[in-house]
Amino acid sequence: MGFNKDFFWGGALAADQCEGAYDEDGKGLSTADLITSGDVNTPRQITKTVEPGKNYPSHKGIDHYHRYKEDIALFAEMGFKMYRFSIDWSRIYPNGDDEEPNELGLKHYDDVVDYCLELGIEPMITLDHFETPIGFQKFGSWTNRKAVDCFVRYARTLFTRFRSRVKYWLPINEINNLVECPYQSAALDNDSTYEDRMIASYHQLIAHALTVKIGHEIDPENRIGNMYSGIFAYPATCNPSDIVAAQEFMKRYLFFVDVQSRGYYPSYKLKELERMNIKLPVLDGDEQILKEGTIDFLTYSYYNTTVVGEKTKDMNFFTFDTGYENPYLPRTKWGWDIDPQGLRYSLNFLYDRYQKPIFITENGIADFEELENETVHDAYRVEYLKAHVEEMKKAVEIDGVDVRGYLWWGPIDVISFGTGEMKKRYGFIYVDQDDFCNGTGERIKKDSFEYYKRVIRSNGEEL
Ligand code: BGP
Repeated sequence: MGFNKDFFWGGALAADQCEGAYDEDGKGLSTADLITSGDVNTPRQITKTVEPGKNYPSHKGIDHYHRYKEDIALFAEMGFKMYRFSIDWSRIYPNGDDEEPNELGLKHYDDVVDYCLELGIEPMITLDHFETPIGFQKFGSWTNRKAVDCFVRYARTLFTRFRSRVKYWLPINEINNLVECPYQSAALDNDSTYEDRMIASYHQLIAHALTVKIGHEIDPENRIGNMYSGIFAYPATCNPSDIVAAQEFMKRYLFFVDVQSRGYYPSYKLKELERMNIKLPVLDGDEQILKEGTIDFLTYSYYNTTVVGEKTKDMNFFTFDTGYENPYLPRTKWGWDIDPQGLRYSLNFLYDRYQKPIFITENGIADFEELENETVHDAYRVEYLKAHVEEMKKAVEIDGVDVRGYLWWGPIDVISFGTGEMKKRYGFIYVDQDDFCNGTGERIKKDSFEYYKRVIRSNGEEL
């Protein structure tokens, strides 16, 4: 009973949200480097160049680029079995389409990987976590097939470099975010057309499949998964129109996982494209590429569920505001419904649909926090973690879902992806700095640090 003895407990970060050092060691600019900070009421701004006087939080991050040893040592102290991090693509191919990789960039990640292995932590690498080199824009980014070649070259470089040291790979973070966040996901304008987004998605799915194939060829031990931004919609009422609306809403994002798992576009997506007169730029051999490049395991981020009904089914999910409130669930200050049972529901949903081993590659809760007696008493985080692990356990023990790992998002406080704030804190470890990345940068253990350590030590038995 319980979790497998080699269950992967751990945490996840993304380079642009923690590394800083945005112009060091030959790094080029990525999309993340041109987004200012905002907050729950103020959207982040995207600028064409780095504008003086504006706050770009990726530039300093939490200085993980220089302090990674200290941070990973703290993860090891909590007992992490796995650390998921992204390689910043713009450190390796600064312009995206360079012929040769940047050796200094590769060297940095050599050190990070070796340090994880030295501490007994299995690395899981995301190849692209919203870090497209900005140079991609000069050729139309992912709307151009050239993007596929560039991505595959990058993937090949990493698979070769880290052969036999890294086994777990996720090519593209939250690939379905491309529908609502084309800039962050694919360096496309946020006012790009739906057609452009569908073409860019097609190229990303081809690149994804080729990456899986090449990864297996370079090292048959490689295990390559997708990464889905877990969107799970409950119907607003039991009115059949709301049920169908919620189902359609889900399909809008799930089609990515359908392609990645099954190796072909689902009929509902093909019908939609046909109705909208959108022609995908299919080349000879693509069908085969998709078929041969299906994933070994499935991963997703899970933070919340949402409510969808007939009246608002076409709303942008990314705002997390579909126009309905769930009267049964509390919400965070950023409007995300807290729903531990939804985790069990989502695990069952995805396992039934795809029958693949699953990793939860992000889960967590954030709030504003202040130091009190030189620590943070984050009982609410302990409660959230406990409730989610309990539900995950039910999915394993009662439902028989094949869950292989659980990774907390932001085990150390980092910059928020959505708002660019530092004060939206997820960590078990507090970082002493403000939204402008000013402060001592000191790392301080919160109360939840000891709790997660106990959860890991007992393999999820002591909750
Ligand atoms: C996911 C992203 C992460 C992360 C997380 C939390 O969508 O993959 O990068 O940041 O969400 O979101 P936020 O930082 O906006 O709270």
